[in-house]
Amino acid sequence: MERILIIGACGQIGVELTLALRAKYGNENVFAADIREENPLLAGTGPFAILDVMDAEATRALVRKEKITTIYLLAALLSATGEKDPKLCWNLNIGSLRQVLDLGVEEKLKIFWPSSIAAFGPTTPRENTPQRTIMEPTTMYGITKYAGELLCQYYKNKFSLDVRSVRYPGLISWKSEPGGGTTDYAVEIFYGAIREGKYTSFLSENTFLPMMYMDDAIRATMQLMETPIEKIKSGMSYNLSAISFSPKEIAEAIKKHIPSFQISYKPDFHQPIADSWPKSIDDSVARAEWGWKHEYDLEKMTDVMLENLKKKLKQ
Ligand code: AKB
Repeated sequence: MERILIIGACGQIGVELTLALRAKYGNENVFAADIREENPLLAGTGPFAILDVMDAEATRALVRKEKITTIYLLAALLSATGEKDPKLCWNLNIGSLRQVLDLGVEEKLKIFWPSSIAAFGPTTPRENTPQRTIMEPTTMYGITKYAGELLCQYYKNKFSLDVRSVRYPGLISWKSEPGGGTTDYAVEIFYGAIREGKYTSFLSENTFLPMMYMDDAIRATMQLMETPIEKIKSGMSYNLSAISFSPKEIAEAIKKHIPSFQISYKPDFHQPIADSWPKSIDDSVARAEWGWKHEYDLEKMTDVMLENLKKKLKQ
């Protein structure tokens, strides 16, 4: 029987992934852990523990006590916060991965670890970025993602560890909020539109970035983890793609619902980070190897975001 541990369960991806895995594998079989207190959306839905992933002993003890078979390691510092504290970003992102990979070998676990479009850099082809290409990230977050991919590949080859990974684009969700990323503007813009009818973007109007609605990201993650091992050919993380848009384009999509919505632009330190990333991603390898297919385009995503956020914010 599958016994799952999600580390970093109270973050943007963690909350929704925990709920989706609990619905599929049973509440009692999906253990949520985070250094933060339990997210209210998780309260009462299954087991939770406060856990510092850097504490290898505590993590090992939890895995043994709960007879865990699979770990989703989601604890990380993202691109914008990573630039503010690069040392912490390296120590947390790589330190936690290394420990979980070692634990995976010791306890024969299956592991999921997220990479990102941030693993690419300014020398990468920016349109339809291929699965295999130049990777020279220039942010510390991106460096941890590229190094992390190589580390996962090493453990897979050297120790036959079953570790799987995708390169998430910017993720858009209404249930749980993102924090510390460069693509966060694409969530903040909906809060601005509903609460104030306006939003100031920290990226310039024509900055295109790869993005995805959270339901697609959760489906992709679960689909990859359920795929028979023989079909997983890539040692590195899989490119994953759905939508690519700019602040101007998402503002236009929102204006179709809220015609008075106003956007202004004040690019800040996030801009060079976004400029170093791809504009769109070629994910044909994931589509061919394990049948990945996105469901949400810009219009559909805008509809669900506005509908659900209006209810959540009671407006
Ligand atoms: C970020 O903006 O840092 C993240 C990412 C693209 O990995 N959302």
